[in-house]
Amino acid sequence: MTLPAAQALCAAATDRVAAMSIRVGVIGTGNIGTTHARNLQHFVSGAEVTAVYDSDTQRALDVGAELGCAAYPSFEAVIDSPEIDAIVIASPDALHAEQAIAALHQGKWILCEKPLAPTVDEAKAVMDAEVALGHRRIQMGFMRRYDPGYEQLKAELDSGAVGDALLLHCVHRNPQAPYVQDSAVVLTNSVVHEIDINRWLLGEEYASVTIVAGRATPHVGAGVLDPMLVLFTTESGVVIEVESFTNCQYGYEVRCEVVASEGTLEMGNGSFINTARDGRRGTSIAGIWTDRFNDAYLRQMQAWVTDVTAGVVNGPNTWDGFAAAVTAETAVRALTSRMTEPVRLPARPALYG
Ligand code: ISE
Repeated sequence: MTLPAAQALCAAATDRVAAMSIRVGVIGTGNIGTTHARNLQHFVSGAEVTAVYDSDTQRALDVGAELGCAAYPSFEAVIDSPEIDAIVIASPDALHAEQAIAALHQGKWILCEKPLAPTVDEAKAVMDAEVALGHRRIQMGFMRRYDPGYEQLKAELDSGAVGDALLLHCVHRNPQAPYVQDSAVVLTNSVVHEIDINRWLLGEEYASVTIVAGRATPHVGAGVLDPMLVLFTTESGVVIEVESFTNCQYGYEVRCEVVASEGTLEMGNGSFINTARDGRRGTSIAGIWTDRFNDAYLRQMQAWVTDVTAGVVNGPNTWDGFAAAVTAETAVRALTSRMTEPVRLPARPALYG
């Protein structure tokens, strides 16, 4: 499709969504795609799921039957459909770029799960396509920005109450991640959350990445670095230490402590109740990220639908996805070199100014 044709489609889609509830197609009905589809259909106002697609046809049919929407035979059918205004991309990471570009060309609004793409070249191709279109159409699924804990952390930090951030200690543990028995994928798929949230918290880009890893858990294969420490420095010199442990066995945990010049801020695991019973006191631990970040996913989706209805993208955008891809790819380089690798970002296009 030519650029003017895509721009005309964009304008038509903007007029339509302003008038009524937006019609969403969900590509990928695995764990997170199904969570998004259910949130849209049952809890978010201003949107309805029109169609779903998954390469596992039965899974798509099941989700379609559950939600009362169609299961389309291909992702192209979803993207090309005139019955659909907006697309949620929740497919395997390697397909995000191709699907996002196709959806841009059809004038759709897009919520793209992280990462924008596993490589910088693919992420850049998406950004170039959006810049050529001249409109922001993509919101990145960096849902931690909608988590009440992270929101509070940012508000406290921005208030200046604890002074200047100096160090961040971050923990990101998954009970099991058999699908990421590859340390490079852990960086682009999982640690990418810390890459985004910490640049958002601090409001600055990264300067360098270093990987430190030693003895691995017996639950992974040879050569997999699990746990590993990913050490970042930022442009202003803040040091960030991220413990990534994708097979910790006991539960799902995400924590962040900010050490600042006048105090510290600590964000726990998102559980607010301490229960005492039968001679024991304790808090529960989430089993998986969709439990821990349930509120964040829902709030992210409502914010996206509200923004799309108004014809804007206010959430994390394609530049954020691209900056995260550059940083993650630098971390992958550091994995092999075991050296401190500099993060080099090109100039930010004016569209994302
Ligand atoms: C997964 O895709 C997520 O988004 C989770 O938040 C993260 O903890 C997990 O490691 C990823 O694989």
